[in-house]
Amino acid sequence: MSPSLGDMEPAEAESVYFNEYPPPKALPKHEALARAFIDLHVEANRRVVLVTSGGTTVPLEAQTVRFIDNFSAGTRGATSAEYFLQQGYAVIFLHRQYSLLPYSRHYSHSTNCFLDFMDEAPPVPGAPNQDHGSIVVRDEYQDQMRDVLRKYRYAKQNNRLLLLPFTTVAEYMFELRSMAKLMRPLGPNALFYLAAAVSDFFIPRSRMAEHKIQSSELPPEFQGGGAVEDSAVGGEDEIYTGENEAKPASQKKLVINLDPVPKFLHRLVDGWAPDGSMVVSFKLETDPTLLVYKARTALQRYSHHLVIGNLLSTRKWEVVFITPDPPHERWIRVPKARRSKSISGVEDQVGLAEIKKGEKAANSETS
Ligand code: 9Z3
Repeated sequence: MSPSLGDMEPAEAESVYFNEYPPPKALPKHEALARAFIDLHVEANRRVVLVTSGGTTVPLEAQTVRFIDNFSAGTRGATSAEYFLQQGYAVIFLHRQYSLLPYSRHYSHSTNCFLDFMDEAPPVPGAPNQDHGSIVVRDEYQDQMRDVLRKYRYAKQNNRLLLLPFTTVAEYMFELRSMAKLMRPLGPNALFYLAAAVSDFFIPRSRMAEHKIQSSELPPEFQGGGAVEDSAVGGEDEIYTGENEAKPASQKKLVINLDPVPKFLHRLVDGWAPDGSMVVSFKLETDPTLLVYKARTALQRYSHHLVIGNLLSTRKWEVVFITPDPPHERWIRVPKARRSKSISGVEDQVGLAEIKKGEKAANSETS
Protein backbone atom coordinates (compact mmCIF):
# COMPACT_ATOMS: atom_id res chain seq x y z
CA MET A 1 0.00 0.00 0.00
CA SER A 2 1.40 3.42 -0.93
CA PRO A 3 2.02 5.82 2.02
CA SER A 4 -0.69 8.33 2.80
CA LEU A 5 0.01 11.99 2.02
CA GLY A 6 -0.58 12.75 5.68
CA ASP A 7 2.51 10.68 6.61
CA MET A 8 4.87 12.56 4.25
CA GLU A 9 6.97 15.66 4.77
CA PRO A 10 4.99 18.74 3.57
CA ALA A 11 7.20 19.35 0.51
CA GLU A 12 6.98 15.71 -0.59
CA ALA A 13 3.21 15.63 -0.03
CA GLU A 14 2.99 18.77 -2.15
CA SER A 15 4.78 17.26 -5.12
CA VAL A 16 2.85 13.95 -4.91
CA TYR A 17 -0.50 15.74 -4.59
CA PHE A 18 0.02 18.24 -7.39
CA ASN A 19 1.45 15.61 -9.74
CA GLU A 20 -1.70 13.53 -9.39
CA TYR A 21 -4.00 16.16 -10.82
CA PRO A 22 -4.02 18.13 -14.02
CA PRO A 23 -4.10 21.86 -13.16
CA PRO A 24 -7.57 23.40 -13.43
CA LYS A 25 -8.42 24.49 -16.98
CA ALA A 26 -9.00 28.07 -15.85
CA LEU A 27 -5.65 28.36 -14.04
CA PRO A 28 -3.60 29.96 -16.86
CA LYS A 29 -6.31 32.57 -17.35
CA HIS A 30 -6.59 33.21 -13.60
CA GLU A 31 -2.81 33.53 -13.35
CA ALA A 32 -2.67 36.07 -16.17
CA LEU A 33 -5.45 38.13 -14.54
CA ALA A 34 -3.81 37.92 -11.13
CA ARG A 35 -0.37 38.86 -12.48
CA ALA A 36 -1.75 42.02 -14.08
CA PHE A 37 -3.78 42.82 -10.95
CA ILE A 38 -0.81 42.34 -8.62
CA ASP A 39 1.56 44.36 -10.87
CA LEU A 40 -0.89 47.25 -10.78
CA HIS A 41 -1.04 47.26 -7.01
CA VAL A 42 2.69 46.68 -6.49
CA GLU A 43 3.19 49.80 -8.61
CA ALA A 44 0.78 51.72 -6.35
CA ASN A 45 2.39 50.28 -3.20
CA ARG A 46 -1.06 49.09 -2.19
CA ARG A 47 -1.79 46.19 0.14
CA VAL A 48 -3.33 43.14 -1.48
CA VAL A 49 -5.29 40.50 0.40
CA LEU A 50 -6.12 37.06 -0.88
CA VAL A 51 -9.49 36.20 0.63
CA THR A 52 -10.59 32.59 0.22
CA SER A 53 -14.28 31.92 0.61
CA GLY A 54 -16.95 29.24 0.38
CA GLY A 55 -16.74 25.45 0.48
CA THR A 56 -14.65 23.06 -1.58
CA THR A 57 -16.14 19.92 -3.14
CA VAL A 58 -14.71 16.41 -3.13
CA PRO A 59 -15.72 14.58 -6.31
CA LEU A 60 -16.54 10.87 -6.06
CA GLU A 61 -16.04 10.22 -9.78
CA ALA A 62 -13.57 11.69 -12.29
CA GLN A 63 -16.49 12.42 -14.61
CA THR A 64 -18.31 13.88 -11.67
CA VAL A 65 -21.95 13.21 -11.02
CA ARG A 66 -21.72 13.09 -7.21
CA PHE A 67 -19.53 14.99 -4.83
CA ILE A 68 -19.21 15.72 -1.13
CA ASP A 69 -19.82 19.33 -0.21
CA ASN A 70 -20.06 21.44 2.92
CA PHE A 71 -22.36 24.08 4.30
CA SER A 72 -20.33 27.25 3.70
CA ALA A 73 -22.25 29.97 1.85
CA GLY A 74 -19.30 32.36 1.64
CA THR A 75 -20.81 34.96 3.97
CA ARG A 76 -17.64 35.38 6.04
CA GLY A 77 -15.40 35.73 2.99
CA ALA A 78 -17.67 38.04 0.99
CA THR A 79 -18.39 40.31 3.96
CA SER A 80 -14.76 40.48 5.03
CA ALA A 81 -13.72 41.32 1.46
CA GLU A 82 -15.97 44.39 1.59
CA TYR A 83 -14.28 45.54 4.78
CA PHE A 84 -10.82 45.01 3.31
CA LEU A 85 -11.84 47.09 0.28
CA GLN A 86 -13.13 49.80 2.56
CA GLN A 87 -9.74 49.86 4.29
CA GLY A 88 -7.97 50.47 0.99
CA TYR A 89 -6.86 46.93 0.19
CA ALA A 90 -7.06 45.39 -3.26
CA VAL A 91 -8.76 42.02 -2.93
CA ILE A 92 -8.21 38.77 -4.79
CA PHE A 93 -11.40 36.92 -3.98
CA LEU A 94 -10.80 33.20 -4.46
CA HIS A 95 -14.25 31.77 -4.00
CA ARG A 96 -16.40 28.74 -4.57
CA GLN A 97 -18.24 29.27 -7.83
CA TYR A 98 -21.77 30.66 -7.23
CA SER A 99 -21.16 31.33 -3.54
CA LEU A 100 -21.73 34.81 -2.11
CA LEU A 101 -19.76 37.70 -3.61
CA PRO A 102 -18.84 41.07 -2.09
CA TYR A 103 -21.65 43.62 -2.60
CA SER A 104 -24.05 41.40 -4.57
CA ARG A 105 -24.38 39.24 -1.42
CA HIS A 106 -26.78 41.91 -0.09
CA TYR A 107 -29.34 40.92 -2.73
CA SER A 108 -28.75 37.28 -3.38
CA HIS A 109 -31.03 35.02 -1.41
CA SER A 110 -34.74 34.41 -1.09
CA THR A 111 -34.71 36.48 2.11
CA ASN A 112 -33.16 39.44 0.29
CA CYS A 113 -33.94 38.71 -3.33
CA PHE A 114 -33.10 41.69 -5.54
CA LEU A 115 -36.57 41.54 -7.12
CA ASP A 116 -38.13 42.52 -3.80
CA PHE A 117 -36.14 45.75 -3.92
CA MET A 118 -37.55 46.76 -7.32
CA ASP A 119 -40.72 48.39 -8.54
CA GLU A 120 -42.16 49.57 -11.81
CA ALA A 121 -42.63 53.34 -11.90
CA PRO A 122 -45.76 54.76 -13.59
CA PRO A 123 -45.25 55.72 -17.26
CA VAL A 124 -43.96 59.28 -17.74
CA PRO A 125 -46.71 61.45 -19.27
CA GLY A 126 -45.82 62.30 -22.85
CA ALA A 127 -43.12 59.58 -23.15
CA PRO A 128 -43.40 57.33 -26.25
CA ASN A 129 -44.12 54.14 -24.25
CA GLN A 130 -47.26 54.59 -22.21
CA ASP A 131 -47.79 50.86 -21.57
CA HIS A 132 -44.92 50.57 -19.08
CA GLY A 133 -42.73 52.64 -16.77
CA SER A 134 -39.05 52.29 -15.84
CA ILE A 135 -37.86 49.74 -13.30
CA VAL A 136 -36.76 51.58 -10.18
CA VAL A 137 -35.56 50.78 -6.67
CA ARG A 138 -38.31 51.10 -4.10
CA ASP A 139 -38.14 54.24 -2.00
CA GLU A 140 -37.38 52.50 1.28
CA TYR A 141 -34.29 50.79 -0.17
CA GLN A 142 -32.83 53.75 -2.07
CA ASP A 143 -30.24 54.77 0.53
CA GLN A 144 -28.99 51.30 1.30
CA MET A 145 -28.80 50.27 -2.34
CA ARG A 146 -27.08 53.49 -3.40
CA ASP A 147 -24.47 52.96 -0.75
CA VAL A 148 -23.77 49.37 -1.84
CA LEU A 149 -23.82 50.34 -5.53
CA ARG A 150 -21.33 53.15 -5.02
CA LYS A 151 -18.88 50.90 -3.19
CA TYR A 152 -19.29 48.18 -5.82
CA ARG A 153 -18.71 50.64 -8.67
CA TYR A 154 -15.71 52.13 -6.93
CA ALA A 155 -14.09 48.71 -6.49
CA LYS A 156 -14.82 47.76 -10.10
CA GLN A 157 -13.79 50.99 -11.76
CA ASN A 158 -10.57 51.21 -9.76
CA ASN A 159 -9.59 47.60 -10.30
CA ARG A 160 -9.66 46.77 -6.61
CA LEU A 161 -11.46 43.45 -6.78
CA LEU A 162 -10.49 40.33 -8.71
CA LEU A 163 -12.99 37.46 -8.61
CA LEU A 164 -11.57 33.97 -9.17
CA PRO A 165 -13.82 30.90 -8.81
CA PHE A 166 -12.99 27.31 -7.85
CA THR A 167 -15.15 24.25 -7.24
CA THR A 168 -13.16 21.21 -6.09
CA VAL A 169 -10.61 20.98 -3.31
CA ALA A 170 -7.89 20.20 -5.90
CA GLU A 171 -8.76 23.35 -7.86
CA TYR A 172 -8.65 25.33 -4.64
CA MET A 173 -5.17 24.00 -3.82
CA PHE A 174 -3.79 24.78 -7.28
CA GLU A 175 -5.24 28.29 -7.22
CA LEU A 176 -4.01 28.99 -3.68
CA ARG A 177 -0.48 27.88 -4.53
CA SER A 178 -0.35 29.92 -7.74
CA MET A 179 -1.81 33.05 -6.18
CA ALA A 180 0.56 32.90 -3.20
CA LYS A 181 3.59 32.59 -5.49
CA LEU A 182 2.35 35.37 -7.76
CA MET A 183 1.95 37.60 -4.70
CA ARG A 184 5.68 37.42 -3.86
CA PRO A 185 6.52 40.84 -5.33
CA LEU A 186 4.15 42.31 -2.75
CA GLY A 187 6.34 41.24 0.19
CA PRO A 188 4.87 42.54 3.46
CA ASN A 189 2.03 44.18 1.53
CA ALA A 190 0.49 40.72 1.05
CA LEU A 191 -2.12 39.30 3.40
CA PHE A 192 -3.76 35.87 3.31
CA TYR A 193 -7.21 35.54 4.85
CA LEU A 194 -8.24 31.90 4.54
CA ALA A 195 -11.97 31.73 5.28
CA ALA A 196 -12.83 29.02 2.72
CA ALA A 197 -14.12 25.80 4.27
CA VAL A 198 -11.52 23.37 2.97
CA SER A 199 -12.36 19.67 2.90
CA ASP A 200 -10.27 17.59 5.26
CA PHE A 201 -10.72 14.38 3.26
CA PHE A 202 -10.61 13.51 -0.42
CA ILE A 203 -10.35 10.59 -2.86
CA PRO A 204 -6.93 10.48 -4.53
CA ARG A 205 -7.17 10.58 -8.32
CA SER A 206 -5.54 7.14 -8.60
CA ARG A 207 -8.36 5.53 -6.61
CA MET A 208 -11.23 7.44 -8.10
CA ALA A 209 -13.82 5.81 -10.35
CA GLU A 210 -13.74 7.26 -13.85
CA HIS A 211 -17.47 6.94 -14.56
CA LYS A 212 -20.65 7.33 -12.58
CA ILE A 213 -20.73 4.82 -9.73
CA GLN A 214 -23.36 2.18 -10.45
CA SER A 215 -25.85 1.24 -7.78
CA SER A 216 -26.79 -2.11 -9.29
CA GLU A 217 -24.82 -5.05 -10.70
CA LEU A 218 -23.87 -4.77 -14.40
CA PRO A 219 -23.54 -7.72 -16.78
CA PRO A 220 -19.87 -8.84 -17.10
CA GLU A 221 -19.34 -7.19 -20.50
CA PHE A 222 -19.90 -3.74 -18.91
CA GLN A 223 -17.74 -4.23 -15.84
CA GLY A 224 -14.34 -2.59 -15.42
CA GLY A 225 -15.11 0.90 -16.73
CA GLY A 226 -16.31 2.40 -13.47
CA ALA A 227 -14.48 1.78 -10.24
CA VAL A 228 -10.75 1.25 -10.62
CA GLU A 229 -8.63 -1.39 -8.94
CA ASP A 230 -8.01 -0.58 -5.27
CA SER A 231 -10.82 1.90 -5.72
CA ALA A 232 -11.86 4.20 -2.91
CA VAL A 233 -15.44 3.55 -3.89
CA GLY A 234 -17.41 0.33 -3.95
CA GLY A 235 -14.72 -2.34 -4.37
CA GLU A 236 -16.15 -5.84 -4.78
CA ASP A 237 -15.62 -6.83 -1.16
CA GLU A 238 -17.32 -3.65 -0.13
CA ILE A 239 -20.66 -4.53 -1.64
CA TYR A 240 -23.06 -5.28 1.15
CA THR A 241 -26.30 -7.03 0.54
CA GLY A 242 -27.07 -8.39 3.98
CA GLU A 243 -27.37 -5.13 5.91
CA ASN A 244 -31.11 -5.06 5.60
CA GLU A 245 -32.86 -8.30 4.77
CA ALA A 246 -35.67 -6.45 3.07
CA LYS A 247 -33.26 -4.83 0.63
CA PRO A 248 -32.99 -6.40 -2.83
CA ALA A 249 -29.66 -8.21 -3.30
CA SER A 250 -28.96 -6.16 -6.42
CA GLN A 251 -28.52 -2.96 -4.37
CA LYS A 252 -24.93 -2.17 -3.45
CA LYS A 253 -23.95 -0.35 -0.33
CA LEU A 254 -21.60 2.46 -1.21
CA VAL A 255 -18.50 2.46 0.98
CA ILE A 256 -16.35 5.55 0.56
CA ASN A 257 -12.75 5.43 1.65
CA LEU A 258 -11.20 8.91 1.92
CA ASP A 259 -7.62 10.06 2.51
CA PRO A 260 -6.70 13.14 4.55
CA VAL A 261 -6.05 16.26 2.48
CA PRO A 262 -2.42 17.32 3.05
CA LYS A 263 -2.16 20.34 5.34
CA PHE A 264 -0.96 22.91 2.84
CA LEU A 265 -1.00 25.75 5.35
CA HIS A 266 2.53 24.62 6.17
CA ARG A 267 3.63 25.04 2.55
CA LEU A 268 1.84 28.38 2.27
CA VAL A 269 3.57 29.81 5.33
CA ASP A 270 6.99 28.26 4.72
CA GLY A 271 7.20 28.19 0.97
CA TRP A 272 4.63 29.81 -1.27
CA ALA A 273 3.80 33.11 0.46
CA PRO A 274 6.08 36.14 0.28
CA ASP A 275 8.46 36.82 3.16
CA GLY A 276 6.96 39.24 5.63
CA SER A 277 3.37 38.61 4.56
CA MET A 278 0.67 37.98 7.12
CA VAL A 279 -1.37 34.77 7.22
CA VAL A 280 -4.76 34.53 8.94
CA SER A 281 -6.50 31.17 8.99
CA PHE A 282 -9.87 30.09 10.31
CA LYS A 283 -10.72 27.10 12.42
CA LEU A 284 -14.23 25.72 12.41
CA GLU A 285 -15.52 23.31 15.04
CA THR A 286 -18.89 22.17 16.31
CA ASP A 287 -17.75 21.01 19.76
CA PRO A 288 -17.18 24.08 21.97
CA THR A 289 -14.71 22.20 24.18
CA LEU A 290 -12.37 21.64 21.23
CA LEU A 291 -12.33 25.02 19.52
CA VAL A 292 -9.61 26.89 21.42
CA TYR A 293 -7.38 23.83 21.67
CA LYS A 294 -7.63 23.14 17.92
CA ALA A 295 -7.08 26.78 16.98
CA ARG A 296 -4.05 27.01 19.28
CA THR A 297 -2.63 23.79 17.89
CA ALA A 298 -3.00 25.13 14.33
CA LEU A 299 -1.21 28.35 15.26
CA GLN A 300 1.66 26.43 16.87
CA ARG A 301 1.90 23.92 14.04
CA TYR A 302 2.00 26.42 11.18
CA SER A 303 3.59 29.39 13.00
CA HIS A 304 1.49 31.99 11.26
CA HIS A 305 -0.01 35.15 12.70
CA LEU A 306 -3.61 34.62 13.65
CA VAL A 307 -6.18 31.84 13.86
CA ILE A 308 -9.80 32.92 14.04
CA GLY A 309 -11.83 30.20 15.68
CA ASN A 310 -15.57 29.84 15.25
CA LEU A 311 -18.32 27.37 16.04
CA LEU A 312 -20.80 26.37 13.39
CA SER A 313 -23.81 27.32 15.50
CA THR A 314 -22.55 30.71 16.74
CA ARG A 315 -20.20 31.77 13.93
CA LYS A 316 -22.29 34.79 13.00
CA TRP A 317 -22.12 36.21 16.53
CA GLU A 318 -18.83 35.22 18.07
CA VAL A 319 -15.30 34.37 17.10
CA VAL A 320 -12.13 33.84 19.07
CA PHE A 321 -8.80 35.34 18.04
CA ILE A 322 -5.84 33.12 18.87
CA THR A 323 -2.54 34.95 18.59
CA PRO A 324 1.11 34.11 19.34
CA ASP A 325 1.38 37.21 21.54
CA PRO A 326 -0.70 38.22 24.57
CA PRO A 327 -3.61 38.13 25.15
CA HIS A 328 -3.34 34.82 23.16
CA GLU A 329 -7.09 34.30 23.30
CA ARG A 330 -9.65 37.01 22.73
CA TRP A 331 -13.38 36.59 22.13
CA ILE A 332 -15.30 39.06 19.99
CA ARG A 333 -19.05 39.00 20.29
CA VAL A 334 -21.92 40.83 18.64
CA PRO A 335 -24.13 42.16 21.46
CA LYS A 336 -27.40 40.20 21.72
CA ALA A 337 -29.56 43.22 20.87
CA ARG A 338 -27.84 43.66 17.52
CA ARG A 339 -27.77 40.05 16.37
CA SER A 340 -30.95 39.87 14.33
CA LYS A 341 -30.20 43.11 12.50
CA SER A 342 -26.93 42.02 11.01
CA ILE A 343 -26.73 39.12 8.61
CA SER A 344 -22.99 39.39 8.33
CA GLY A 345 -22.43 39.25 12.09
CA VAL A 346 -19.01 39.67 13.60
CA GLU A 347 -17.43 41.24 10.53
CA ASP A 348 -19.59 44.29 11.16
CA GLN A 349 -18.36 44.50 14.74
CA VAL A 350 -14.75 43.63 14.37
CA GLY A 351 -14.10 45.54 11.17
CA LEU A 352 -10.47 45.21 10.42
CA ALA A 353 -9.08 46.81 13.54
CA GLU A 354 -7.85 43.47 14.81
CA ILE A 355 -6.30 42.44 11.53
CA LYS A 356 -4.54 45.78 11.35
CA LYS A 357 -3.09 45.27 14.82
CA GLY A 358 -1.79 41.86 13.80
CA GLU A 359 -0.45 43.29 10.58
CA LYS A 360 1.62 45.87 12.44
CA ALA A 361 3.05 43.14 14.62
CA ALA A 362 3.84 40.98 11.56
CA ASN A 363 5.55 43.86 9.81
CA SER A 364 7.64 44.79 12.82
CA GLU A 365 8.75 41.16 13.15
CA THR A 366 10.22 41.28 9.68
CA SER A 367 11.67 44.79 9.70
C1 9Z3 B 1 -14.38 29.11 8.62
O1 9Z3 B 1 -14.28 28.73 9.75
C2 9Z3 B 1 -15.35 30.20 8.19
O2 9Z3 B 1 -15.49 31.15 9.19
C3 9Z3 B 1 -16.75 29.59 7.86
C4 9Z3 B 1 -17.64 30.71 7.35
C5 9Z3 B 1 -16.62 28.52 6.78
C6 9Z3 B 1 -17.36 28.99 9.12
P1 9Z3 B 1 -19.84 31.01 5.96
O3 9Z3 B 1 -19.13 30.85 4.63
O4 9Z3 B 1 -18.93 30.23 7.04
O5 9Z3 B 1 -19.90 32.45 6.40
O6 9Z3 B 1 -21.16 30.32 5.95
N1 9Z3 B 1 -13.66 28.51 7.67
C7 9Z3 B 1 -13.02 27.25 7.91
C8 9Z3 B 1 -11.61 27.28 7.47
C9 9Z3 B 1 -11.04 25.92 7.29
O7 9Z3 B 1 -11.59 25.05 6.67
N2 9Z3 B 1 -9.84 25.80 7.81
C10 9Z3 B 1 -9.05 24.63 7.57
C11 9Z3 B 1 -8.62 24.05 8.85
O8 9Z3 B 1 -8.88 24.62 9.91
C12 9Z3 B 1 -7.86 24.99 6.71
S1 9Z3 B 1 -7.09 26.53 6.98
O9 9Z3 B 1 -8.02 22.96 8.84
